[in-house]
Amino acid sequence: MSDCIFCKIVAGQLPAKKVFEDEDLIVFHDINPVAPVHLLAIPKKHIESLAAADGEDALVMGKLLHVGSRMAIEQGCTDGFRTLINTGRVGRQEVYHLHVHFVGGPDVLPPMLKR
Ligand code: DGP
Repeated sequence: MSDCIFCKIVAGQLPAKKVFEDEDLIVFHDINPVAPVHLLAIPKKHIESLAAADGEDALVMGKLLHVGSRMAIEQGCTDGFRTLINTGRVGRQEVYHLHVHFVGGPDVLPPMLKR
């Protein structure tokens, strides 16, 4: 997708602070971190959102969780972290290329949603 920011990162047309890359995915630091560690794990393939993923994407989706988790720990989330996927309008997704947030650091995070 020519106008997708994350596809441009995949293509090397936009810089990113990468912590992992292989043939299927990239893990890099979020440009606007909400905690001391804030990583994004993305598939290299353009998948619009979690809702748009299909069966053949299951393998890479599992890999996003596995590798992202290892990288979060490596970056300092040694006592836990939060994993989040925003999906669509209701989920307030901003970038329409599937990505998993890994958020954490030394301190306990605030509650996920206000009641
Ligand atoms: P979401 O609301 O889940 O779609 O979050 C998109 C995230 O992507 C947001 O936390 C900021 C991050 N982001 C947007 N543009 C860039 C970029 O060009 N580089 C990096 N590293 N992160 C970006």
